[in-house]
Amino acid sequence: MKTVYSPRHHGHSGNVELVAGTIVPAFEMPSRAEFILSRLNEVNLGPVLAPEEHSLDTAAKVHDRAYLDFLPTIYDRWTAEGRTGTALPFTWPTRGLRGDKLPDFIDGQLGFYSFDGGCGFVAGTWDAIKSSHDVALTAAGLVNGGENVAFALCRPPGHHSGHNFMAGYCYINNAAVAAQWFLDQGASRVSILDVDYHHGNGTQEIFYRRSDVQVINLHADPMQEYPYFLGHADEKGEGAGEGFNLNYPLRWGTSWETWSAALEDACAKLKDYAPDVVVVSLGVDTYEKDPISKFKLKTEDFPRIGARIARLGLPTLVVMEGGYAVADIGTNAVGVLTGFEGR
Ligand code: SP5
Ligand code: ZN
Repeated sequence: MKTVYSPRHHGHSGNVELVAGTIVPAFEMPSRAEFILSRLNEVNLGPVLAPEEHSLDTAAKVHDRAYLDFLPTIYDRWTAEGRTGTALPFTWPTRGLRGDKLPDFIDGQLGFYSFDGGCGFVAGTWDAIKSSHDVALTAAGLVNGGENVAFALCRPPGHHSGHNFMAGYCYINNAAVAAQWFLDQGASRVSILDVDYHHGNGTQEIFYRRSDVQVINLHADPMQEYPYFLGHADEKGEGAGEGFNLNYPLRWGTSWETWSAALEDACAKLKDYAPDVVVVSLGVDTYEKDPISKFKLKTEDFPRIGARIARLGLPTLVVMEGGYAVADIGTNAVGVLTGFEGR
């Protein structure tokens, strides 16, 4: 299996986030991608290719153009105010506030275009976001060119980012952009299968009223877990999208037996939809030792995930999302890929 990877993700480093009332180094850190890269070399997964540059035209079909234009400007505008360190929002347009008025000042704009404080910007953040987007589209190109599977080693991840907001370490929704790109290349239907621990609220929101992308999420129940305000089982899509969004919220403590039963059901629904291509949003934060998560999947379970997805027999793009148990992230993420390959 071919992998697409860019070292430009390194520029997105030294971020902080607010966890349980304390500012701490962000769990989403550069070593995540490096451990995955070294593990896939160790098991000889296949060639590692650099991404080609892509325009943001496809991204602009799933994101707001003004939001995409804002992202590259953030850090310079932050430092122009004399600030150093991580650019972060602290005010959000919640219920009863003006979500239709974009403030002029950088702090207000950061809040306007985000859902939470999980998306810090440092000097190299935009370049890393763009490289991650390019990684996803380049890997999508491999699948479109006839590879049965390809791995987009994206960092930063994407699935919490919606039409006009960043959230949860995610800025551009790489999987959503790739799905849109497959449609633009002639696919009739694309399924996104999101197995990250957290609900892919951004992906759901982007395609909620559409029938050409089926969105399936297996994730921690939002009654207990981030992102809290989306991801319930009764969210099935709206209008033309009705019936094309499927959520499998699972309680804290879920282990392979329960998780894999949900995956079985999800795979049956996916098969019924008969997509031309599958985009897997791959998070390995379902792992028992993940520092921010509460599922109980074991290292030996990850190859089983890959094997089950391979059994769908469909062209598959695997897009990296979350996973924060850095010491084991390589083994777990690459385990899914070797499992896909039947080894
Ligand atoms: C892509 C992805 O996996 N994003 C996850 C964003 C999660 N942000 C909220 C983190 C809440 C952390 N709670 C930590 C408890 C640590 N003991
Ligand atoms: Zn996650």
